[in-house]
Amino acid sequence: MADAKRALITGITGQDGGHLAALLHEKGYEVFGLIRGQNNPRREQVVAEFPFVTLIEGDLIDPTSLVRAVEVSDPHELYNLAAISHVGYSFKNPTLTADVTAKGVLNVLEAVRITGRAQHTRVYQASTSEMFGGLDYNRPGAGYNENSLFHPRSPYGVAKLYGHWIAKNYRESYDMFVACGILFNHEGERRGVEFVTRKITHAVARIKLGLQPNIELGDLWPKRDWGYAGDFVEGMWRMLQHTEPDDFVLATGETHSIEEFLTLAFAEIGIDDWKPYVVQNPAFMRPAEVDILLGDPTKAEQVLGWKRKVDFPGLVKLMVEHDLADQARKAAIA
Ligand code: NAP
Ligand code: F7E
Repeated sequence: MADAKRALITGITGQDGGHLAALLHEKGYEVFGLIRGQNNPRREQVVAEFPFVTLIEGDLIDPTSLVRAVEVSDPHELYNLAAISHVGYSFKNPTLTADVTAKGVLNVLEAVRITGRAQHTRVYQASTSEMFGGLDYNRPGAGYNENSLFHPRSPYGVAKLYGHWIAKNYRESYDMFVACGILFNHEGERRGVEFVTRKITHAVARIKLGLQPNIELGDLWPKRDWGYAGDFVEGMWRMLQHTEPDDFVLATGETHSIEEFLTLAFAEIGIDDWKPYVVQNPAFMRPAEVDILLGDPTKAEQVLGWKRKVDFPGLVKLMVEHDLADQARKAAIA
C-alpha cells in the first residue's frame, strides 16, 4: 500500500460516503473517513461494511478537528460530502444548516490551505441542483447546466450556494484544484429513509409484508431528476482525475413526479392503484417548494466521459427489491 493514493471522505456515514468508499477501495485507494460525534450510531455499520476505512473523529463546525484530519490522512483527494442535507430539516434548523453546510466548506478548504496542502490535495465539493430552485423564470427547457442562474429556495440551497462560491473562490485565489459537482437527486439502497424515494420504497416493502398500513407524504406533484447514487460517485471521482478543476452537472436528463415514483414502486408489489395507501400530511410540506428539477449532463458526458447507467424504472425496482429483502430479513429476526 506504500504507493496507494490516499482519499479523505467527509460524510462517510451518509449515502454517497458509502458508495464512494467502496469505489475508491476498489480502485486501490487508502480511504479515510471523517466521523462526527463521540459515539456516532452509524459508526458500527461503517466499520462492519467498510473495515478498510480509517475513521478520524471530527466535525465540519470544528476547524481544529479538520486540520487534524487532513494532517493524519495527508490526502491526495478530499471529497467534502458532509452536510446538513435534508431540505425540510434546513427550514427548521437554518442556523445549524448555515454553520455546517455553508461555513463548514470554508473550514475544510482552510484546513487544506493552512496545512500547506493547497497544491497537493484535490478537493471535491458536493454542490447541488437545489441551488437552481426550479422557478418558471429561470427554467431552461433542455435542463439546467453549469451556466444556469441560481435561485435557491431553502436554507439548505442558500447554504450550498455559499459552499459552491467559496470553493470556486479558493480555486481562483489560491490555485487550488477544487471541483464542484452540481449533482441532481441521486438515490438508492443507501438513501436515508427521511428522503422521499427511500421513504416510499421502505413503506412499500412494509405494506407488502403487512408491517404498516399506509404512508404519509407531503406534496406529490414536485418533479425531480432522479439517478442512482452508485453512478454519481463515479462522476465525482472523474472530476478529480480531470486535468483542470471545473464545475460539472451530473444528472439523468429526465424528470419524474413523486406520483410517477409511487406508481412504479407500488407496481413492484402488484398494486396498480396506490391512492388508498397514501395519506397526505401537511407536516411534510415545505414553506417554499422546488417545483421541478431537470439537469443537462452534456458537459460531464463530453468532457469526463461520464454517463448514468441506471434508468428511472431500474432505480425504483432496485430500491423496492432491496427493501423487500431487508424488511423480510428484519421481520424474521424480530
Ligand atoms: P447524507 O446521506 O445526508 O449524508 C450527510 C453526511 O454528512 C453524513 O455522513 C453526516 O454524518 C455528515 N454530517 C452532517 N453534519 C456533519 C458535521 N457537522 N460534521 C461532519 N459530518 C457531518 O447525504 P448524501 O445524500 O450522502 O449527500 C452527500 C453530499 O452531497 C451532501 O453534501 C449533500 O448535501 C450533497 N448532495 C446530495 C444529493 C443527493 O441527491 N443525495 C444531491 C446533490 C448534493 P452523521 O452520521 O454524523 O449525521
Ligand atoms: O424531497 C417532496 C419534497 O427530501 C423530494 C437532497 O439529497 O436532493 C435532495 O433534496 C421532493 C420534494 O429530496 C415528502 O417536498 C413529498 O419536493 O427526497 P427529498 P430533495 O428535497 O429534492 C437534492 C438535490 C439535495 O441536494 C438534497 O441534499 O419530495 N416530498 N412528501 C417529500 N419529501 C420528503 N423528504 N418526505 C416526504 O414525506
